[in-house]
Amino acid sequence: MRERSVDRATQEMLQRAKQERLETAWDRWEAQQPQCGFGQLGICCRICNMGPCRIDPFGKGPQRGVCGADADTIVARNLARMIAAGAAAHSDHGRDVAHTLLLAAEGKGGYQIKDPIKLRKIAAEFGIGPDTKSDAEVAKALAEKVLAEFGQQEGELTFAKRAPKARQDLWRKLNIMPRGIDREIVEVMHRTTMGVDNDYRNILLHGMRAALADGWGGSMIATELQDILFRTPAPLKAKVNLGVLKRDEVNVVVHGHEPTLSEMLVAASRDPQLQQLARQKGAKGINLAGICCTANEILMRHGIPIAGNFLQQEVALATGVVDAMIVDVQCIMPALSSLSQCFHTKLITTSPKAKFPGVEHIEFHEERAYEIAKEIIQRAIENFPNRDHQRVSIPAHTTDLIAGFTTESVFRFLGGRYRATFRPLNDAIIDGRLRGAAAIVGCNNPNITHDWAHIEMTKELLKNDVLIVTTGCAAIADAKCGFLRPEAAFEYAGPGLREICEAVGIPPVLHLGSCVDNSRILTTLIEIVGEGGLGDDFSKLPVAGAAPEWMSEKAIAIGFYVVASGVFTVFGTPHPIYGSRNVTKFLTEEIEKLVGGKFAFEPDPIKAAHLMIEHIDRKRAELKLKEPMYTPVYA
Ligand code: NFS
Ligand code: SF4
Repeated sequence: MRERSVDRATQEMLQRAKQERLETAWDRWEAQQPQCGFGQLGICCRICNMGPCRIDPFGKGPQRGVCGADADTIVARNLARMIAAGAAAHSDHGRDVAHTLLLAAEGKGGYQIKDPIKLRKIAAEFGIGPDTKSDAEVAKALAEKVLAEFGQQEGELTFAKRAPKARQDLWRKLNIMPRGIDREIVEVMHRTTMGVDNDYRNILLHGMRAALADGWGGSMIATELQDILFRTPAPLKAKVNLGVLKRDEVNVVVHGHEPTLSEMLVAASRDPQLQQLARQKGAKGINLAGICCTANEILMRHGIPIAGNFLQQEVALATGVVDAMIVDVQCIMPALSSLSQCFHTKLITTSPKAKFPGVEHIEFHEERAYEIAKEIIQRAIENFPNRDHQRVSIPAHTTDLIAGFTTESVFRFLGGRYRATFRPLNDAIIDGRLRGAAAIVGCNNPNITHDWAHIEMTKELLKNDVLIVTTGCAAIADAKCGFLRPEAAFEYAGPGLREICEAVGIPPVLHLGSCVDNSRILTTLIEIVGEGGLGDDFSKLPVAGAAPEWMSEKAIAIGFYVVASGVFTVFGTPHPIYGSRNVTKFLTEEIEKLVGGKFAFEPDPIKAAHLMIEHIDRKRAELKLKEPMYTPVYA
């Protein structure tokens, strides 16, 4: 049987879960085998009540649904709806942040403008002039303009105009320049309902427009406005893995996505009164730790430790030391509810959008944010005496890391103190010390050994002088393995990359934040193109992207905006499209001619890394750059 995880802490906890007969996602994944082939191939349609219909993949049975839709249409429609769902999730997050900015401007909820410089910069992009006086006035005007882009009917998204001119022109020519964020998502739902669009290319091109509305809309809005509200991250040290949970402190684990909540929990956990209460209850203090992307958010800005990534949410609970697990939205397994009942752990839901039957709900309202955060922390403290110390088991594994890189801070670091510029990065690529750059992002999935694909792909790329940026659960996997320490350059990087990391003092893998912060990858690419010498569009750059352990619809949305921005992207397990040869060919070959990027699907992380390296080398050749200084090496 395949190993479940390569992470030692997780392995230990899975052992324990087995002894105590606690069920995890891996068990449920096994119980689901064999998974539905129609679903995997994307050829099941439940869109109308003449169905459900399915296409026979062997060509012997029906090749059309009752309405006459064929495999191409059904596959494309299903995939487009996945994009819409992913884009909706990121964009709703962005919307909430915009709403919070408005509250901050009105002095409500205890939120402040922590990065007024960025506020002014972004406001200028939205046409808010420097004559507007106070930060509060600017923030109000900006929040209103941003909120209007969700419901905008015509025109173009403001941030899409950050892309290189050639890219914008291409989007306009293909008619995929996003108009309004909600509009593109709604239009996916309309086009894919019974009896509308049945040209798979047309469906997927619009899918790209919705994805672009995510990457250059909802996600970018989330990142930029979060920086304004909670400050732009800067490099800092922290720790990761289950060993960050503490025996003698109140452990509050925050899991989900939106920093509007987790930022307030950070503040509340430092409240002297609550600290005092924790001591009264016999704890040495309050220990906040995170899981999934909300963890990345408060790691980036406060150095709060990360307990684990997506597949560690259950094993974190099974340590028996979590006094409260606070969740908001996205990537939260419904299984947490029954599992928490096996321990003293209080699971608390906070979003009106995500309730669990029978689970305590303390609704979070940005207007009363601090008050509610304090109430939540207090609930955790009061639960501390209920902990059964006999049942505590914390795996003694933690790893040090450096996080907090952004387009702005990479800029500063690569430029050194005197030259704030991307020049050294571009020069290193041009002269061949660096082969190129790659992004490794996305989730965990029990269908691939936990963390394994992230780690193997990272090693292979580093060895071949490819600088890596990472976000989301991939970043947490790489952090646990030690790639986010500057020393990792000596241990894993090829000679060219090592030289650069040493000169600049950065780790060879740069943590850019949560999944909405994939927008930082886009803004970094803008800087690289702008710096010059590597072509006038993203599609010319020697870069590639990957989501080796993806599971969420959000990963599909991200993949599509990255590809539609001109970047070659490899997914581990395939999208559910293999039931249509045409759609597969379109996404893995033909679209490159349209948008300059395309998809590949390769579950073997070493092979996937080499697809990326070959692509990078091809781009280098097209740019007529020197041969990379070091020849490719294979694992
Ligand atoms: Ni991204 Fe983050 Fe993790 Fe995947 Fe889920 S937490 S938003 S979707 S699982 S990387
Ligand atoms: Fe079947 Fe067509 Fe209805 Fe889908 S839309 S369920 S293929 S009849």
